[in-house]
Amino acid sequence: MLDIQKIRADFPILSEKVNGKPLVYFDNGATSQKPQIVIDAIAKYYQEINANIHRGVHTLSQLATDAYEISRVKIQHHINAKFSHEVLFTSGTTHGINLVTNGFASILKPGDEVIVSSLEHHSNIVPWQMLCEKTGATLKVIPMNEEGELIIEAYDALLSEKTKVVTVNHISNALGIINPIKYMIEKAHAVGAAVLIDGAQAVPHLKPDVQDLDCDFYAFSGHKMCGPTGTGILYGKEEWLNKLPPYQGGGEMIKEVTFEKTTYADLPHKFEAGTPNIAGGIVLGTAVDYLNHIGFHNIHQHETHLLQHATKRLLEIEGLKIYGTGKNKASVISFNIDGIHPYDIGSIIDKLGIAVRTGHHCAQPIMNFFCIPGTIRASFSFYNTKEEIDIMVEAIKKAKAMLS
Ligand code: 7TS
Repeated sequence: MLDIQKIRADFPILSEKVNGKPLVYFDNGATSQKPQIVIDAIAKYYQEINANIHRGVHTLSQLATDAYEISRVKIQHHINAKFSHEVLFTSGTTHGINLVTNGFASILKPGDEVIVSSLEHHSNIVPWQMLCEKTGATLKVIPMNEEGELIIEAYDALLSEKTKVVTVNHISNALGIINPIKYMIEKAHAVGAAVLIDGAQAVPHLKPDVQDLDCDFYAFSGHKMCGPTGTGILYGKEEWLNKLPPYQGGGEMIKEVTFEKTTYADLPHKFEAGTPNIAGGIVLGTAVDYLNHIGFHNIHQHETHLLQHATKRLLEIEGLKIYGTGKNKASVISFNIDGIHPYDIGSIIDKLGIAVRTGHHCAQPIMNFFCIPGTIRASFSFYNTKEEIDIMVEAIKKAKAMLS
């Protein structure tokens, strides 16, 4: 079992007060907090080895380059990619998805189909819509049921030889539902479609194995897994990354430039134009080490207890409805209270030091499905406690009494 108090001591912000109350941070789905080791590693980079990478012969540049590339290999091992050049540094999930949709602009033709799920974050809807507009391909949507689960028979029925890409999140940010992606990838491959998995909400909770999943792309953000903001990873299978054209042109992504013709660098540099977030990339490796030190098995166990406790306690509140009641769930709970706007609850409990997200969570189609403007979302991390959940439940009861 995890020693949660010891873990909490790693996160300086967790002992801060907000609005005069001890912070209860339940907005981990938006971004996680950072342990001291990550905060220190950022300063250490700038204090000791700050230099541009992949270009200088001087010592600092080589030290920075080595640290950056060591981090890439660390992440390769973390997600079990076959090659380190299949691991691209990005600024986040959004960047990774746009890199892929941009590449598919030269592949898709009118009549082709792209399948998205109804559980997606806008980041995994809008770029595909833009791609379909550009290419004449058609967007198809996997429907969901009242429990917030994808209707898999409907997915099976959507697949055909017209399907060129399937894109789905590993875990829904708005509801916490874990999708059966391994099955979905297998079925997509059976019709020859490529699959992108949006792993933004999965990587804080589990260690994806991209070879076992056999996905073609897996995108995630560093800031949701204890890493710095402005960091992310796009994993792509070598054959796909070789097939896709570069996303951006510029320095470091070329082999040779003349005014007549430019040839592109080998992977991964072909997709990494310009000076990247060097400190961020290096320190994402520190965050991955930190999470592995805690252990994903332990994280899963603790977060499962938190989810069970929160579900039980929240359902004590009369008129409270949870959205996303499917069986397979991560530690995220979305809910509303009869007749009360989610924003009002969120604002009142903020005054009591409790941070939750309210609104549509950048997943408006899910809110439209349930015919609601939004929800209150509490998303838990391994550093949260049952006591904090009890504090939130009491605060919600208080807010409800004030508002009704
Ligand atoms: N995909 C999913 C499933 C997400 O949850 C998010 C961010 C993104 C993509 C975009 O990630 P970014 O790092 O590129 O911004 N989700 C949330 C959230 O649930 N609350 O704030 C951001």
